[in-house]
Amino acid sequence: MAAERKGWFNKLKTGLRKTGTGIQAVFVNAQIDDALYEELESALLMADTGVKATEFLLDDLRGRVKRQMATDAAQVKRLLADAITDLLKPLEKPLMIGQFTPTVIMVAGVNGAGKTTSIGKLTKHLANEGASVLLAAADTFRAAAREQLLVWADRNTVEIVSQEGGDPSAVSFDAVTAGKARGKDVVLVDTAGRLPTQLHLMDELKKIKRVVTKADATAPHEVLLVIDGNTGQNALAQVRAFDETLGLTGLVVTKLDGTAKGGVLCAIARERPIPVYFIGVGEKLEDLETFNAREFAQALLG
Ligand SMILES: Nc1nc2c(ncn2[C@@H]2O[C@H](COP(=O)(O)OP(=O)(O)O)[C@@H](O)[C@H]2O)c(=O)[nH]1
Ligand SMILES: [Mg+2]
Repeated sequence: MAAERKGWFNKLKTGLRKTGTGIQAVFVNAQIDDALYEELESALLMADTGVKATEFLLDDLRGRVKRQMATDAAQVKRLLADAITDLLKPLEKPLMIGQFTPTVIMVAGVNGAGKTTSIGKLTKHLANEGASVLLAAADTFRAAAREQLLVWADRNTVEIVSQEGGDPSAVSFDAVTAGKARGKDVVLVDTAGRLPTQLHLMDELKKIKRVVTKADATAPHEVLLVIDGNTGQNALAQVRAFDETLGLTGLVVTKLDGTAKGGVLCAIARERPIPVYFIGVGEKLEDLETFNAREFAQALLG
């Protein structure tokens, strides 16, 4: 493992401690018996893994234990890490840029999920890979939201399209047009998570998407949903709702630092397997990384 990724792994491991300890505790001084599976079931449910994924993991684990003829609990814990890795593997997918110039990425999610922060971190990640980024402040409903994105633009020294009190779709249209004219590699569109008006959020987001397509017939190329890792099972409901309205291409799961509900990724993998492009473990620029199933399972189980 590269040194940088090792640092990230340690951060992830610390972040997932609250989710992981309950699960890890099951294996301490344990025998392989029904009680172990029952305790594991409770621990997985407590970690917000959800009923379906928990059932799936337990069945899968029993099979592995049998085939491997495991004799001690530590071995079972390693087999659980394998089972979780295989379950999460389909969520592993890199965000591809370069096929379109610009690659237009629309970012949606409920209020406070971490959209704007993740866009800031993602900008840094993309810049590190040599991509030029343009930000679109399409959360025009709150002045604070616009200013927050401006701060991230400054930190990353990237350009931003912003309009005081403007219409979110108009800002998005301008940004995509500007992105094309200026030859940017990526346009990141930040959106609102809650509207102060009677307007329906989903309608507003659909409108942004439509208008972006008017500026560039192939766009948006990605529609990302940002979810707060602390949300637990409700995150799954959000994934379903936004996917049905917008057709999601990927997820960003934030706030995995300090959550006790990190099992929700397993629930997503089982019930709505949309790729997790990135996960976030903090508020700093470098606290966002690509999702890796094996790494996640290892960080979770120690
Ligand atoms: N601990 C932690 N806090 C985060 C993370 N991502 C975002 N936040 C915080 O969550 C709050 C809401 O984030 P924001 O980006 O404004 O959410 P938005 O409403 O979806 O745009 C802010 O205080 C962020 O600093 C994360 O990965 N870890
Ligand atoms: Mg925001």
